[in-house]
Amino acid sequence: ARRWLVTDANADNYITVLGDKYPKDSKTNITSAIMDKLERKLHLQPSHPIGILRSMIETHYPGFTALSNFSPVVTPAMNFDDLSFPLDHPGRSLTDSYYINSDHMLRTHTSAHEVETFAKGIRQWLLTADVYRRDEIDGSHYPVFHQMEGARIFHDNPNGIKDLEEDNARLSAHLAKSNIVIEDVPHVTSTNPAQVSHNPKHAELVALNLKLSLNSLILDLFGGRAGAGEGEPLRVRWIEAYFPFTSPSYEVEVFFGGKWLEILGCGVVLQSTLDKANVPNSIGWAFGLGLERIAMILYSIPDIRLFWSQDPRFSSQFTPGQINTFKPFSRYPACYKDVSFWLPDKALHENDFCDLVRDAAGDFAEDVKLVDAFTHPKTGRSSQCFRINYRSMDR
Ligand code: FA5
Ligand code: MG
Repeated sequence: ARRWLVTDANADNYITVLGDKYPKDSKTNITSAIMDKLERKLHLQPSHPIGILRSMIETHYPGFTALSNFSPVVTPAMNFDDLSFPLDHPGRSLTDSYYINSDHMLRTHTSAHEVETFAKGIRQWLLTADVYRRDEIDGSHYPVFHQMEGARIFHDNPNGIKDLEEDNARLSAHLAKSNIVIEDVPHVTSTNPAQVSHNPKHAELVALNLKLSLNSLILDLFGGRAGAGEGEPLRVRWIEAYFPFTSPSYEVEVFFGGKWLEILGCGVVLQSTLDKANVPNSIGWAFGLGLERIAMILYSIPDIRLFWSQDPRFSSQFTPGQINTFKPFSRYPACYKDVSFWLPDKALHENDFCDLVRDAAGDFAEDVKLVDAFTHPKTGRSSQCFRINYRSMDR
């Protein structure tokens, strides 16, 4: 009955992922529902919203090398250690990430490829890929989504800094002419500091270049679209943030459809990342865009599961180079089923239950919510009740 568990004692001791065979061990937690997604590569499909968005952003950044064919199988060193994640960071845990075994995992973000890309000597690049995270189930969370990493480094010498200043002047002039309102934060604060190894003035110029580059991209993608408000300026908000591999760091939100939506994280690349990549005397920035978030806003796609639909009523609606409003084709009713059970002695993480649902019910599960919990007063045993909402997107 537990056929969907890859860790089933009866299954053999190896797991084949994208044609390569790996020995299983105590960390193996990748499920077959996830394995099915590894070959889809939505970002490479020219008429899929994720692929269309990728091309549009690549067009916005001429001169940047576009990369989109990196394997999702990475080492924990690439995903975490090389990016200075502390050993106790929650992202490393089995409840948050998919492991093939102790030595291999599915990348949780495109930043996992920063070191290898900088190490190739590429100084300005965009890298698009599928990323994997164990998470709750609802209309805006899915265990697979797509990110685009963008990065640019400048020579930290008078010529490099001159390039940086010229680029800042060019981008500022472009933005000054457009209908955009930006809520900014200081480039550097005591809680969001420049790195000690950086000339503070150069760090501020790089942070400014990052902000100007992204504001100009956001203007290009969102400006003048209906959701920004009739005749209203586009509103963008910068927020101080924290990532282990950038400092200073920021998140960006866009006001669209009456709400603030977080679309990216970014910052000035930690010097230790560039050191690992053997790039001397350089300073620069990186960002990570959430492509589904942006596509859901731009195309009015109401549910993140739709990106995985192979129904022609979905796929036929999109054209390369074009952003149009998606017309929903499914109005099937929600179907709620409650399931309750005693918890095992060792705790059960909600993400473990969600993965079980995802593996058994596939994309029919729209969301899963914990609705009740009970502890028996005498025995101390606990039970939980989850409400699963089943709804087909296409039949
Ligand atoms: C990161 O993944 C960092 N690697 C971003 C970064 C890159 C920071 C380079 C600094 C330098 P975060 O986990 O916040 O950060 O994800 C980045 C974006 O991915 C989010 O802003 C959001 O748009 C999108 N995203 C995150 N989680 C999900 C999810 N479960 N479903 C859909 N989109 C998501
Ligand atoms: Mg975030």
